[in-house]
Amino acid sequence: MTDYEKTELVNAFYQLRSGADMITDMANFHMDYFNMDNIDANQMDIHFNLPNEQDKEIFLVWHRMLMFETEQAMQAINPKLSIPYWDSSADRLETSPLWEEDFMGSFEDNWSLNRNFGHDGLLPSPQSITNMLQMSDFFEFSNFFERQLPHSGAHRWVSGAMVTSASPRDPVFYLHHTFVDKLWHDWEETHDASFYLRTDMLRYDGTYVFDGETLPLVNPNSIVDSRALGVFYAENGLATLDNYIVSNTHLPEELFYYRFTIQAGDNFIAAENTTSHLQSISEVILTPGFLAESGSNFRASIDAETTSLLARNNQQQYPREKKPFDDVELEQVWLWSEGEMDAKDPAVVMQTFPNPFDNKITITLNKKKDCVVEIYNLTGALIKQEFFEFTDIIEINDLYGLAAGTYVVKVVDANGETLVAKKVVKM
Ligand SMILES: [Cu+2]
Repeated sequence: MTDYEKTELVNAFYQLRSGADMITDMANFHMDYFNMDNIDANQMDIHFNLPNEQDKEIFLVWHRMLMFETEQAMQAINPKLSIPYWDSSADRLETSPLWEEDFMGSFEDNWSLNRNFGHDGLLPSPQSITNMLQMSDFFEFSNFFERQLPHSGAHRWVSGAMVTSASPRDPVFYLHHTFVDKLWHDWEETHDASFYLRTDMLRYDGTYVFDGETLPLVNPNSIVDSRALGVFYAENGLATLDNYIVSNTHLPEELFYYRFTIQAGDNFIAAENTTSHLQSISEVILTPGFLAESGSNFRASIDAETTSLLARNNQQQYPREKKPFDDVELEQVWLWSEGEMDAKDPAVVMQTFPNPFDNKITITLNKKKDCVVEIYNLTGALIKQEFFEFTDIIEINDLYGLAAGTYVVKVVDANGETLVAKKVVKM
């Protein structure tokens, strides 16, 4: 990224945390509706609805709107801003420029984020992302994406605020979720259109008011293509703008600003009575399929000004104020993912009856010992704890009280060692 982009983006985050404090509003919203199955199974949730609650699912699309809301607020500060994506499968080191003091590092102390790189998990490998993009069923893809390293890995690897339900407190949350959004877009390019069973969404239901403005009503199915929001992800130094009709729905002038080469064509249409501007630091190329209709106000230009602009703007740099979040001891919620929880010893077996279970879980250990059985929900909250003395068969019977849903059952021995941890589904 250019120094200009870094400075302006960091400024924008500080600015969004002042006044009405959009960052805290988003973090609180994300926390309040994270996953409420344990309290009220009918409550809408942002996270962990799949695989068994397809009718409630909004994970990818909800975060897409949250990124759009954030980016719109940033563009009100500086129209040239957009949220860059952090490719956590490639940019993997804690010594990366990403974490330096002039960029994401700026917020660590000032906002008391308590990052602890690598502490709670791994980043995804490029191969795991390639594999994920081969998945064909949308709900399976979305469920895998949410729970496995391509999404949850970055939350866990960064740790601190990022591993809690208040993760939008950490600005890197936005750089991570634009990457998640880009991967969803990549998946869309090679598969049938994603679809949602819902036609409504939390926060974007036409009633939520932030800072005196009512947020729009958004049907999830209307934005399964990121172009619907005028969003195009650049890759390998190139931003390809295609299959888009400028409409000025969101802004009176649509500015497509990239430091990369912009290539617009293949049904990119600047429609009559609209105003749009393609601006690049390096190059703008118009290819066949590009059309500026008569009566449109269209410009393409090279921005040679930003470097000098930065020098001029230095004195109006937004203050890097210390504004810690005071309740930093939030629950960790990104700790579980499938495929990493099983018994270390094959003689340790956990069975559920029936499966998904109704009332009974049986655990057979390799030998008699004292142990504790803990049941967690998928947000990592401890639901139930039972102690067992010197036994190799554990039966947990009284599970009628648990709400339907997915849980993690863990058996810990007297030395604190986990003997088995397994995801189970209560019907
Ligand atoms: Cu989230």
